Amino acid sequence: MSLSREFELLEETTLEHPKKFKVYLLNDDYTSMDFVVDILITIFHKSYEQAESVMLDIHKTQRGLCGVYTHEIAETKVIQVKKRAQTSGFPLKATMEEE
Ligand code: TYC
Repeated sequence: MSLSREFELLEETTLEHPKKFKVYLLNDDYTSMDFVVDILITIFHKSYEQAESVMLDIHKTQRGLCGVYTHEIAETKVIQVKKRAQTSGFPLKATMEEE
């Protein structure tokens, strides 16, 4: 296959399947459960019931999936969590990893 055809194929794949990134919240001993539920509702658009369930899952297993997004949106969510946590004085952290 020619190099230019290889680039064409690569471009098509990239355009049709932009990489997706999983965003996780991590457990810690200090962030309040209510604050995590609020973050899940306001940043990750969960219902109250979903937010409570994800928060408890994180509390028990040390991390929990909050959503899957394009790189830019995932990065924005991680930054939003960091800012809200800093403002509220909690050590809550979010991470992202390629799907
Ligand atoms: N472990 C925290 C507590 O007992 C609650 C918590 C849940 C913290 C989820 C962070 O991502 C988190 N207060």
